[in-house]
Amino acid sequence: MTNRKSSSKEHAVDAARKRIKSNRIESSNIQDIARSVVAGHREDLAQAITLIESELSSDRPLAQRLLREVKTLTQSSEENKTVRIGITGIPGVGKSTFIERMGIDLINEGHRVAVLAVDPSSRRTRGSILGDKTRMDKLAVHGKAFVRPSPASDALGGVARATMEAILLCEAAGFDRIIIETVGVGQSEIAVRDMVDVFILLLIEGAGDDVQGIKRGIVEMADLIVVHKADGKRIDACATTAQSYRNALHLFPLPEGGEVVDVMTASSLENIGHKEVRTKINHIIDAWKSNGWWIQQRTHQRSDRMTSHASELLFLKQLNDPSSEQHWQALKDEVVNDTRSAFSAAWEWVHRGGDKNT
Ligand SMILES: Nc1nc2c(ncn2[C@@H]2O[C@H](COP(=O)(O)OP(=O)(O)OP(=O)(O)O)[C@@H](O)[C@H]2O)c(=O)[nH]1
Ligand SMILES: [Mg+2]
Repeated sequence: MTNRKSSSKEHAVDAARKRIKSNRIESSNIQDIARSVVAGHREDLAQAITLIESELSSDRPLAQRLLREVKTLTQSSEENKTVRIGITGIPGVGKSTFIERMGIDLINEGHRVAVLAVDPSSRRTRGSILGDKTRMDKLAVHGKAFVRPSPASDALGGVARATMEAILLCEAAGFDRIIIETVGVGQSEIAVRDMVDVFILLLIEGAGDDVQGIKRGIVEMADLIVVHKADGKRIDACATTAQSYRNALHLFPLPEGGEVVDVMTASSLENIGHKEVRTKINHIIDAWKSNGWWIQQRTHQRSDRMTSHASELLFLKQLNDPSSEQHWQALKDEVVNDTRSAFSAAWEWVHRGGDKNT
């Protein structure tokens, strides 16, 4: 009975895939694509992510329908089984190498791993995560992994939205460990912090925050700090750096989740410290699940995202009206010329800009 059920389900998914092939993403086959994504077909997952990454406004309603279909096909309890991990650190600290190691280890523990990137610099380098600099050779071709470069976009907001939606699609496709790589030099890690459960900062030995090029505030956002490349001659220096960060962190207030931020050392090339890092992550997750922070954090993240999307959409909606756009430009000139304050200009635009009769 179960066999017959599952074979008829497979049959339906196969038929759906054929229909998708003959007619790529159209509003008529959104349900088919959603079904195929949920059945774990990577090609269709990639196709679905391409749709949600599209910046064509005509693709947005389609993308939203796809996300809604996928949501109705997956149970909300699935969400609790997935873990979203953010990895940040300056260029060259070894994030991709670290993720490759961690990804392979997680797969060996029975997980399916998706790796996504939020890398504003990839616009210049055209997707460094998969370019010639890639350190994820094994993961990129592994059957239980899915590696996706950063979407190309001029606006971090667009990249962040697409990445968050890609996380949801990957989870729906059965990937239960989602790792996001981001470069620790700008706003992107704040965006990533708001979309992951556990945020890990990789450091190199020696230098202080400023020398490492780490923006103030990033250390405070981390749930776990790893002094990376702790191998060869660097082992002692890494231990010293870890200790000085531990001392400094004592001065910080306890994070909301109630877990003290640990500073560990690891080498991805020598595979040192990775098991300890995974054990620590599991400990953090267990602690948060039992004290309620796990759910609370995800709930806050969802509701904050709705607020920020709504304000952006309202802004764009009002700007789309030609008379409102003219009004915007006129006010903007005044602000640029310093003849009006920014707040007063924004106030006038919001209160009059939408009304064509004024
Ligand atoms: N000694 C040592 N070198 C490492 C380790 N991990 C990475 N590296 C080296 O560090 C360099 C940068 O590694 P990546 O993984 O590309 O670093 P990244 O932080 O992802 O770099 P970007 O994506 O450019 O920001 C490479 O030459 C790696 O071989 C490590 O554990 N030990
Ligand atoms: Mg990298």
